[in-house]
Amino acid sequence: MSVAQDFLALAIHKNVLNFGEFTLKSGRVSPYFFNAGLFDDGHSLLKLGHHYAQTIRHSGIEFDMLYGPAYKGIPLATTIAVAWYELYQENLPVAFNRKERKDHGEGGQLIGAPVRGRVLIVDDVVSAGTSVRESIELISQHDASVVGIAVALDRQEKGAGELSAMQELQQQYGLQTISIANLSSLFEYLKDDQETLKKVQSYRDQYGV
Ligand code: OMP
Repeated sequence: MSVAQDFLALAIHKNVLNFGEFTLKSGRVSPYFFNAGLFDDGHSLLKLGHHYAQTIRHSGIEFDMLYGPAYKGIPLATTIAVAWYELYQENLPVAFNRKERKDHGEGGQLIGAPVRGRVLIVDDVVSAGTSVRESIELISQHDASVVGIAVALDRQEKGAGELSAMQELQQQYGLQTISIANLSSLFEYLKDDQETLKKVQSYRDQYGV
């Protein structure tokens, strides 16, 4: 099985990927929803970390550190760094942010390794790309540049215009975009479930790129 298909099987098994009727942040009503918060135990996080690490490695992207935006990016960056060390014996620095400002103790908005060099943002799912843009802004205030964004699922939906949010991020910031699975791999996965496939197909006809 490919990494994408293996990952989708895990996501469905853990109820992370669900089929039904879901209203998205954008207001669109989607026949599927991806809730990465349900990767909620050691075994699934380890497997997920491996899926990300293998996909990122395969992309050939060159980067110095991982950054996971709060909240869902935090366990992701952590588990990917652990998997990366296990698979490739390379020790990646990891950083993440806190959502609320803190003016006592160590202060600041960033936690973990110093943010510098070529940063790869890791997140769960990109729809309109709002949260990624916020991270880029924060990282750019340091001696660092964002070189890529890696997500578990690229929904491949239109953003403001005709491009998908991931394509817009590529164009606007010159980022390399990486995903373990996307709408096309979901189609492949659903090929024996015609009923669900049809619903996802009509959603794609309306909002897909
Ligand atoms: P953007 O910041 O617009 O890219 O949307 C990402 C957010 O969409 C996630 O952080 C979730 O709150 C939400 N989301 C999912 O988690 N899973 C989905 O399948 C779809 C969405 C969504 O609302 O678009």
